[in-house]
Amino acid sequence: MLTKTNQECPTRFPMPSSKPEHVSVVDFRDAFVATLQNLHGKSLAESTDQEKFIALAALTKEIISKNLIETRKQRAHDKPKQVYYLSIEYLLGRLLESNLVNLGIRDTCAEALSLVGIELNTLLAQEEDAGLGNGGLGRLAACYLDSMAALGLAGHGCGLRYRYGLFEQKIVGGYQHEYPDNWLKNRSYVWEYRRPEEKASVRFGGTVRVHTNGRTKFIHENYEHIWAVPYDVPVVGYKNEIVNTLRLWSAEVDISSHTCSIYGQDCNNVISYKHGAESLTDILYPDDSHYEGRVLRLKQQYFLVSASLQHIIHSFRLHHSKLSELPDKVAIHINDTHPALAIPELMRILIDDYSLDWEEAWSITVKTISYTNHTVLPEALEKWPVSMLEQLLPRIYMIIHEINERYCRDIWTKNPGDWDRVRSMAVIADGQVHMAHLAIAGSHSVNGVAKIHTEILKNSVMNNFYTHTPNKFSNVTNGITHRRWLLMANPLLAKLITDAIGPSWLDYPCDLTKLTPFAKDAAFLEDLAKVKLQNKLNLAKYIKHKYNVIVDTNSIFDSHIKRIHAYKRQCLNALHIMHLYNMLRENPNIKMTPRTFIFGGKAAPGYYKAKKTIKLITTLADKINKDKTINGKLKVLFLGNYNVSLAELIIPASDVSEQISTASREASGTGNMKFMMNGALTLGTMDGANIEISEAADADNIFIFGLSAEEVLNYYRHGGYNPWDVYNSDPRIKTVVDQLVNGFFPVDQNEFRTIHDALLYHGDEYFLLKDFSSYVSAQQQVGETYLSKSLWQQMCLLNIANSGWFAGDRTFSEYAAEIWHLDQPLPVWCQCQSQALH
Ligand code: 26W
Repeated sequence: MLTKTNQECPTRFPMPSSKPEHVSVVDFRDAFVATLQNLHGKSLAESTDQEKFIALAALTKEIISKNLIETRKQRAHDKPKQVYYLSIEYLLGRLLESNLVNLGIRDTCAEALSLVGIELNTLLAQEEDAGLGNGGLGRLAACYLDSMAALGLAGHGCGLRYRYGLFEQKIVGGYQHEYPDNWLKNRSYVWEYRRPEEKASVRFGGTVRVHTNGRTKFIHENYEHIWAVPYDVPVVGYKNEIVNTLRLWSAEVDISSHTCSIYGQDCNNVISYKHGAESLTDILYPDDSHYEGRVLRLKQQYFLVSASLQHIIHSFRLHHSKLSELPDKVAIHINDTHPALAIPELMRILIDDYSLDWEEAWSITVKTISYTNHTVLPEALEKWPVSMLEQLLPRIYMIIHEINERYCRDIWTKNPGDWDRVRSMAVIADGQVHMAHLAIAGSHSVNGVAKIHTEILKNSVMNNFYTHTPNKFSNVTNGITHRRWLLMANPLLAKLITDAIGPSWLDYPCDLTKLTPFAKDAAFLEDLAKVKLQNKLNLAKYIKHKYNVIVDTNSIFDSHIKRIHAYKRQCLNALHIMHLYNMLRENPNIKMTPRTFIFGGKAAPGYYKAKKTIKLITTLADKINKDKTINGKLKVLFLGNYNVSLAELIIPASDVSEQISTASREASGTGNMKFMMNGALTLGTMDGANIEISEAADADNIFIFGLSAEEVLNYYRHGGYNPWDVYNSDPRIKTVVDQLVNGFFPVDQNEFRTIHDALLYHGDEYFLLKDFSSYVSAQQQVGETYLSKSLWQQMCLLNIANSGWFAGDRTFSEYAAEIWHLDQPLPVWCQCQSQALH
């Protein structure tokens, strides 16, 4: 069971001031050297960069820990409503620099280190990325933790402490190879606090005995139990001395009390049982937007949910006695359906552990839980076989069964005789538990992540649920942390902005609109161009060092960085590059703005077509980069092992942001917002948050092309698109599609057959050929606009100036006010909130 002690960490090297930003440079230097010696038993001269990094992180953690303790004390006193964000993924990236920035001591630290001959950047580069997520959903969770702490909300993350994060990608012979991401390097994570005294017991398997003696009791027997041991990662608020926590659970088995004899003849069996059970939290599933019903994944989901719920209820009961007050004091948010078992688990705790009756437990559960949907792709919707759930989680399955019965009855009552409707909305149907249906039934709020996405949920994917309970549905457009993605990742731009409009945009990102008048200031636009150039030089240096390719920093840096997926259409980008290359080969003197195309992204290991896409891009890059006849007008790069840290290098250096998903398929996108904030121009479809970006930046400052979502959905519903028509009528398209299989590339002629056939023989599901022509035109417009330097810089500036609305602080104010109904004063992200942009 869960226990909690209020242990406080002793400080070893007290800083003279309690406010971190008041620490002097000399004190910081001395504390750093002392920490280093103490931790490693080595002098500064003897220490490696890795050891110095560990010492600096430890010192920073020590400062953080004081604020953590203070925050906890304050909260115990104020008893604010607590938000728990449950997510199976957190894509944190590195934390040292963002912690220093949020504490307000980055410059002090850099200066202190320089006194002893150390470059802060050298130590920052020593940190491994914490890659406990696949893509958008995981990075969003990390951005939100940052915003919740910055806004001072009592908001905590709950997740899993995967021993191996998202695989490391190596490109060998143009193909993706996957290697384990041993991010912990068999040590502990520098930022975490292990809290074994707060471990929770999670039960799997066994049977349920129903005991009726007056009141029905459910007794779970013969189960296997695994300890969930929490590791708390501090989440530092921006210069507000608030520290929240991200609690990551790790599976552990305690064999000290097991006698070896019950497992067999020798202790090896006990030890191998321990290893087997603890492997539960070994790996992050590398699947993004593709559901596979693996039992280990289901175990992970329940492990996260059960441990978190026990912790939440335990913490609640430390300060409150009546469980009926839970919805007033606690909000539990589930990040997609992966933690949807929180619904039956909360029911189980309330009914079995606290003897509440069904109705009361259900009312509390629904009022406490809210759910965000992150995808409309049918292949991503989770459905677990009944047999698997029954066996692995017998009591939870009984509760889901009861939820289903009551939910179906309710639908039937409202729609008598409409069996089709009941079947389409049932939580259990066709021998499977539909997790999205469970999530909708068991929460008071369901939200999409961009306006168009929510509309698609309401009008199409979840239409039956919407008509059943329209008030549950709302939209909260995603946001990103401007502190990491602008202040930290692009210090030159941040300084330029602050010099121009002052620092208020850091607390109130909507103040970035104060930049608008500078659109007419030629000198400012020049400075903006200089910042971009410097960032491009930094990226060019990385590319030269890592790939030995020289790129022209006067060329357009056109970036397409995200997970590799058919709907994200990296292939469309590749086909366009082939087309540009064909034109150049035909006439090397053709007027064409030089371009550097940058790709980055991982393919799920089992996703054949996505892996072929990587091979296509790398093969194209090889061919083009070697070709001297095109006078260096085109370069193509696939940057391996795309992760948060690489994004921080690429985004500030990009001129063009490729957001070219098939309209209706990308729920929101968040990379699009990061690029916008860094002054890259979006080349995109009317999909996800691109639509809101085009509204905020104004349609003149973005390049839009392609089918609308409505047109795409109409084709999906009614057919009527034949890729052969496009292929036969546009010679540019015919040429590039043929080149996939006609020996144009120096590889086996069948290498790209799957890509070719998907376009011509399998209906071109993502409308690449249909959108090709308008994509080419939009790209041409990009090239022409770039030649007018001042116009381009003006457009960049207006994008930056209008990007404040996409700050996670705005998103979280919306969640806080409209979904979690927090009882504290509403957090403010915009000084002039009444005149907010939207
Ligand atoms: C079960 C397999 C699986 C794994 C991950 C299914 C679905 C997912 C995620 C929901 C996919 C995801 O990351 N979605 C992305 O979420 C972002 C944050 O809201 C959005 O910006 C992206 O558009 C969306 O693709």
